[in-house]
Amino acid sequence: MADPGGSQRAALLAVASLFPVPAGATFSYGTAGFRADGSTMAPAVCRAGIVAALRSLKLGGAAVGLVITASHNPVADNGVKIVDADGGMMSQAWEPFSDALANAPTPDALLQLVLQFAKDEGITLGGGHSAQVLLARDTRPTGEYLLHVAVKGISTIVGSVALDMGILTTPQLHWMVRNKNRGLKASEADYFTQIAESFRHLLELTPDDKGIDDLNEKLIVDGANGIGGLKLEQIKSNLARLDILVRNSGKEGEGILNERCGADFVQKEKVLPLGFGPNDVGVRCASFDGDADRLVYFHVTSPSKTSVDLVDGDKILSLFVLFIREQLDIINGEDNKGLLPTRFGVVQTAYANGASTEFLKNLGLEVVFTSTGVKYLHKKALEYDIGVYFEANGHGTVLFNDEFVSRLESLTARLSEAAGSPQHQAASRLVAASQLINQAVGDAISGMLLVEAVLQHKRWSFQNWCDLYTDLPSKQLKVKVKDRTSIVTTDAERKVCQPSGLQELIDKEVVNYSHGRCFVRPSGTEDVVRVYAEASTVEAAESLAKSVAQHVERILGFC
Ligand code: G16
Repeated sequence: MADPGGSQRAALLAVASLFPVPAGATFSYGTAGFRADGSTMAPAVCRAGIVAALRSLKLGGAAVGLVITASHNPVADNGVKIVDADGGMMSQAWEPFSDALANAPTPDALLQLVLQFAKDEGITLGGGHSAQVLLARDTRPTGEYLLHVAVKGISTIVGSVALDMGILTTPQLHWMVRNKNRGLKASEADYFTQIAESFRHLLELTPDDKGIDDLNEKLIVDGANGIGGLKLEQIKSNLARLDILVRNSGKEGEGILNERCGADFVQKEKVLPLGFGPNDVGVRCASFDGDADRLVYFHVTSPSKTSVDLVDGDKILSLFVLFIREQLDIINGEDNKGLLPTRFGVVQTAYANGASTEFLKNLGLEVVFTSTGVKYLHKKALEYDIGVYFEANGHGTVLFNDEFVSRLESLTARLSEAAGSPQHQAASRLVAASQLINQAVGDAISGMLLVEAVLQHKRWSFQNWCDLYTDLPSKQLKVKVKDRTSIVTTDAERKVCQPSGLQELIDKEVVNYSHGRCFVRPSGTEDVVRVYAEASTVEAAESLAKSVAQHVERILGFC
């Protein structure tokens, strides 16, 4: 092991003393980083800063990202996510070390963990490369302080550089890290330019373009009172053919982050977010979550109701799949043997509505399942030339493999002599889509623009989109228990293996319901067990969820 030197050791010991882990606290990296009440997060954030700097060193000094956000959680919570050098989530192989470091009980324990880990990973401390970490935060009140704490953690690794990119959406930071490491333009202005230009380009490729009517241009966006609304306000005047009105925009006095608004609220409760009402009947509405990495759409059904027609991540995925398939069929023919044979795959989780999976399978598509968490879906989607993944909660994107994009661009160049031919147009649409949709992570803003472009391409109303298939009624419940981690699942979280007996009880309940399906899993972002149930009627789905929640409470101990 290279001797990290006295100053390196002293810096690690000093920062660990400055941000000790309180007795009884345990941090776990979870579904998407560390999360808890913002006032308790400093030790975990500081240590995440150390991890991020080490990760950069491990990757030869490539930029990695660190974002201070708790996404869909209430405003008092906060958290930290680490972005890997490819722009995706931090390698899962580093999670055990991150957990150990976040929970290191004493300064000396922290020092020893870092030294041992650096040795095991072949990381040279205090020499060779310097680490580079890009930081951002969302709008939470504890964000500024926690970002400052993260910088302290990063700075313990001698020679590291921490670059504060400001208040950003989580997907913007992922995009910046990815671009920076690819030697591409990576500022916020570059991000806005890229999505506005590729959106305009995609619209220009709309077949028999006759423009759209006023109603279809109108889009109302619920910004969850978070950063996504603020960013959309910044860019909306540059977006062709869209008349966007932002509500819950995050501006002073508009409302509280994620409180009765935002994608998580709308998707789970299936009711109008604050600020929406009878005057919005018939207008297309979209909802972002607090850090704008999730997107759902909805319609106000009638002036007298607060319920909504919801278009969740499953239907966004289905819309994208239809669009991409249409272009691939034009290029390749339906037997996929034409100019650019393509491996096209779809990734979902157990939360995907059964009707969506059946719809996709009926299209002849390969549908695979992973555990909840973008980190799992993204990895799986990378196995295809084009991989589309979405969680029902609206978190997802379309990944175009680099080598495939090169082949696609060559094909487009080759076909340019026949510019305007259906094949040239289809290939150009795919190139534009690959530039519009965020290749690093799910992104509510760029995802929304791809939705809008596809709806215009298909000349579809919101209702046409809704009618693609009928969701099976579903219900989600949260159960507070003594220790949610005592639930262990298997089969992409569709079955419980511990505590023993629970799965048998779930099975016994499910057989009583037509189209019944139910699973339970510990949340990785909140201290709850989640229960999901699906059945042929709303009442049946609610009753199934409730019965299973009672079993969970009884076996795990209600809290
Ligand atoms: C995070 C993850 C998502 C996951 C969600 C809920 O979302 O990025 O992939 O679906 O948490 O996870 P859990 O059910 O484990 O609480 P976000 O938008 O909160 O970062």
